Amino acid sequence: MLEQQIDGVRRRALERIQSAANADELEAARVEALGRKGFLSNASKEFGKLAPEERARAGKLLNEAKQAIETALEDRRARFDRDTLKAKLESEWIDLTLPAPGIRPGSLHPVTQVQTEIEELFISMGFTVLDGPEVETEYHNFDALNIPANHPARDTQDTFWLTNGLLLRTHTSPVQVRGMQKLGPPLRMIAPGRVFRNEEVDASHEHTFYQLEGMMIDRDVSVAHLIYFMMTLLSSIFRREVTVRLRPGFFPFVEPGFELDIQCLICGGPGCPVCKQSGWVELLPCGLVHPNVLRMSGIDPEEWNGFAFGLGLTRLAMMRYGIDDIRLLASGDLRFLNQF
Ligand code: FA5
Repeated sequence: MLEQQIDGVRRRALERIQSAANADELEAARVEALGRKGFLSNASKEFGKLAPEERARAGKLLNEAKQAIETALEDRRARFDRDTLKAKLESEWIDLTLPAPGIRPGSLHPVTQVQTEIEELFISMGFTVLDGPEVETEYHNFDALNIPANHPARDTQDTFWLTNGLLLRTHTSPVQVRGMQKLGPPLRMIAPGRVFRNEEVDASHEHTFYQLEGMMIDRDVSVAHLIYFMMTLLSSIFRREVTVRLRPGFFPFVEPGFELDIQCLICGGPGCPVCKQSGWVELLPCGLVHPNVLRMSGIDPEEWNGFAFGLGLTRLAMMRYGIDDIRLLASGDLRFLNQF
């Protein structure tokens, strides 16, 4: 009787172990077969009722059944562990042979790229690169450039005024004044930088944009020198023939003064919003330094003279790269910036 019972318990336990679908079911099968209140434990309680020779046989059977169940439990547990590991490996698998996504470095802003090229060009021609403050004094931005208070030329550069006579510089020309005062003649300098104007924004006008100032002071500097340097600058940047026109321009700090315009490279001449339908873009005003400006910075105009120019750096970048709206440049839009 007991032998049959042990045999039955063994068979049932092995079946349950085999059919356990997860660790919980397996544990339930273990408790049912081997637990303190389990089948085998109950069976062993029957031992006392047996004759000694039957007891030995039943004991052997019981041990064998226990061992078989423990082995089956271990096998099943090992299979669960293997299955879990396999699933984990499959879900976390990484193909090490795939090509790496690659480094995506940022790029320099188009205005910075053009600025760097111009700096390198002028450094190669003996010019120094100077920097000046964006918050300027009225004296450096206007007075020292021969633009006294109430001069109508102040109206052409709508100014963001700060307190105490300070302002956001409207052009890079105050760096001319600082350069002359600091370095004295002879002088070859350029000064790229950000400038600010309180004016309406459109496709070719920003309130915040970049200019690049240039100045050369020496003995016997002429308009021919000025034109030579302007043409060298433009042909170096565009690396192709561009059509320019030189016309008289009025700036109180130069005499004579010129406007150097470039034929619009966005539309090629017929007219568009960037050139305001005129076919020409104001790019490079320039002239010979006014004697008053030299004098105010302590330079004797009888001995020295020079030229100066104020390149519209942001507009130059627009012409160079065919950008048809100045507002894109400060938009921070990566779809735009990634093109450079
Ligand atoms: C000046 O600022 C003078 N200081 C330039 C100068 C220097 C003349 C030395 C003579 C000698 P103007 O206001 O024209 O000039 O500005 C110079 C250039 O800056 C313009 O030709 C144009 O290319 C650019 N510019 C002017 N206003 C804007 C604007 N709102 N947005 C973008 N570019 C502008």
